[in-house]
Amino acid sequence: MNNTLQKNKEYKKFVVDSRLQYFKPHATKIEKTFAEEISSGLGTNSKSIHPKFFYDKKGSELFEKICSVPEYYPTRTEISILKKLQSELSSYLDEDFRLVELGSGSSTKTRLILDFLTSQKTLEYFPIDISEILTESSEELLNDYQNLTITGIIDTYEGGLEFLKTYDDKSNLIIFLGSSFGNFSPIDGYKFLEKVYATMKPGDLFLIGLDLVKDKTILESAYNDSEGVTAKFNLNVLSRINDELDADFNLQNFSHHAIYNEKDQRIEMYLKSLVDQSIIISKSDLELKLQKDELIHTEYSHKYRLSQIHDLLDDVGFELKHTWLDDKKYFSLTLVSKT
Ligand code: AVI
Repeated sequence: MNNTLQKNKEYKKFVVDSRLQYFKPHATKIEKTFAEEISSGLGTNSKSIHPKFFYDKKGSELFEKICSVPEYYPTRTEISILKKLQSELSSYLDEDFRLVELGSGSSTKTRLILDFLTSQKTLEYFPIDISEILTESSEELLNDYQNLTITGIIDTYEGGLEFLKTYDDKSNLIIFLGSSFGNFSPIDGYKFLEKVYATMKPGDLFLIGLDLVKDKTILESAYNDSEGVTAKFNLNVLSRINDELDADFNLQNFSHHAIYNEKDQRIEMYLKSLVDQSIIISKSDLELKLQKDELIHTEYSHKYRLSQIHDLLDDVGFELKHTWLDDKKYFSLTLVSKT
């Protein structure tokens, strides 16, 4: 199979050494998209900033911190399930396959999967992440896993999947952990799953981690932690717009707001304007006017019932292999294949 995207030079290739290379779309492509998306998200009546923009270097670091605050149960719960499923997962895997991770971040959880794959002579890992944190985490992984080679793709999930589709014929185990899927709107989520399905070859596997519906107080505390790390994470997107799009947001004039919407089964996260104000975002060519108490929507984090997960995956065409849960049934990991 031809590596068309590479040949089309949509990506710049960086070869660090024989075990590490990464691909990045040309910078102008990303910059333009950011300025345009901010302009269309904030230039309307119901204002929003897409959550993918949280993850600049600082935002990714803050997210790592969220993962260890006591109230944020998803990460440690998912880790406990990953530890349990290690031995069972191997029975579904071919001898020779590549591990692909969507939204790899710091690759902490990846280690739990790599740990039981050490019997493979060589192991290829394809992290796909919008953040450059990928390059640092890859170097740490290479130090700890001698049989590993890494090809990183610094791009959106969609871009990364498109890249993978034309790469080669090797089998893939694609993992999408942390309930990141919950951050999509239902329509975008469905399209994303169709894209994953279309990328997969028969026999490829997809492992998805999803947060489950539970008591409202547990959910709301997870997104309103007492140390205020989630608040910093939410506000950081405004600093990013200041830095990259030449804007003048005063962060003191905003507060973090996160509530659980039971009907739509999702945490809704907003930035609340504390005063009447006007902000210039030069590179988006926008003067943003906000009234006191007006909300900018920044994130949905959907929660699921098991039956909904199974129906959704089934609708897209996947074949269900297994679902693993923790003892409290807070979180789920589901393995599916393409037939
Ligand atoms: C990345 N994503 C799954 C996190 C979530 O729980 O929706 C992002 C997050 N937002 C606030 N806290 C964590």
